[in-house]
Amino acid sequence: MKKRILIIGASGQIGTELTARLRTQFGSHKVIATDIREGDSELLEGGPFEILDAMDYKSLENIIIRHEITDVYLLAAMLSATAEKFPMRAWNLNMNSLFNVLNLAKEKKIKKVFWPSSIAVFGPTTPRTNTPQKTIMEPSTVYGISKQAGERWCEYYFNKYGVDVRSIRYPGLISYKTLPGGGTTDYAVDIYHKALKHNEYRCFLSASTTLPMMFIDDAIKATLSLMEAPAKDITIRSSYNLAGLSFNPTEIAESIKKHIPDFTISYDPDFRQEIADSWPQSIDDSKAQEDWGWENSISLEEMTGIMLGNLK
Ligand code: AKB
Repeated sequence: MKKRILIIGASGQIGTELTARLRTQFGSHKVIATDIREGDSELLEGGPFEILDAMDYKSLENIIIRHEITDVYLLAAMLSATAEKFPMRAWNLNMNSLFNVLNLAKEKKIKKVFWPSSIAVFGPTTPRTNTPQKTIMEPSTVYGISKQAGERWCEYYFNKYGVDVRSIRYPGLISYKTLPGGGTTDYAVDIYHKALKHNEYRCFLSASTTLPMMFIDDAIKATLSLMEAPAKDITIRSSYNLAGLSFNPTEIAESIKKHIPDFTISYDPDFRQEIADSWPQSIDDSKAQEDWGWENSISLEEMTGIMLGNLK
């Protein structure tokens, strides 16, 4: 059977760019974009788009059968900062959408599933530097708890039902096509917008808060490599650690100053500081390197050039 792809949450930060890449690679009519809201014109005009609530099992099943879908990328989720405000809504969305997709795969209605996890699965008791693939995981956020539970379920569905589900623990992602929504790492996107608009940025994290981050092109490259890897090479069925960059607000501000010399940053930490303090500073991704040849390519300096160049 030929590959036909469904993206759930296609209007979001990852979905927008992943849909475009998959349409280029496999043909636009083979990639069905869905979301609970409409996305940008490129997404809507570049191929089929349908409104879909990922928690609605019947509608999801209907789209999958109607379009003869083989692969599902489930990107709909409530991120860390918003999830702290709406804990039950976050839990329901993050878990029910995953169960819907895993159960359709268990029933052999789809062949392959991609589901994103996050560095949020780690918590305050996890070793914070070069965080290993397997380590103490006691997440202290609603989002982190949902992602950790999701990882356990993915591994369970693989072991018990043979579901080919693959996952990455994304770090904070930085992109210019869409804004991220409701994350703790979002400052690293917002800072570029404010630098160009106002020459200054008030950061909601403290100056020395180092977090794992990645430019979107590398995240898309990782996602496609993982999904294309032969099943026998995938030794982790919970979720792979993935490292890219590690920097703090001072360091990203310094890289912006090389392009905008009078840019200034000030610090006014809010509730997101506690979330950031519970997460790793850097990640050991040797399993992703060994299993499917992962390598990060874009540096902080390159990313700043790309972000400022495109946002201008
Ligand atoms: C967030 O900040 O919530 C996300 C994440 C690290 O998963 N960007």
